[in-house]
Amino acid sequence: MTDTTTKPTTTVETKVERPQLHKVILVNDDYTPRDFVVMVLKAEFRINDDQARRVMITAHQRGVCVVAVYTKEVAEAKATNATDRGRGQGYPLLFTTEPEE
Ligand code: TYC
Repeated sequence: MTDTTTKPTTTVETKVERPQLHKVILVNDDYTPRDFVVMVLKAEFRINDDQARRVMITAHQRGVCVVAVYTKEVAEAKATNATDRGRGQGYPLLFTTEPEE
């Protein structure tokens, strides 16, 4: 028997968008000790001593410094945890987040 049925020719195109990344930003203040800032950066963002000192000095001199980029949830969680580490010691240390362009 000859098969005369026509196979459907629908093609499904899937577009995958990458999640928007968010920056974690270190904000300078006049009270938090430099070594404490470096310690928090190393503990929360898994960066080495050299990188942590560079980030700290940049924030100290320019007012702010981007620490790293993550998905929104991770960036917000890390900024909150890092800020809380300072609060725990009575320091006004502040980390904020903002979406990347
Ligand atoms: N400015 C602080 C001081 O001189 C050090 C410091 C650097 C604090 C960066 C916060 O995000 C900061 N002790």
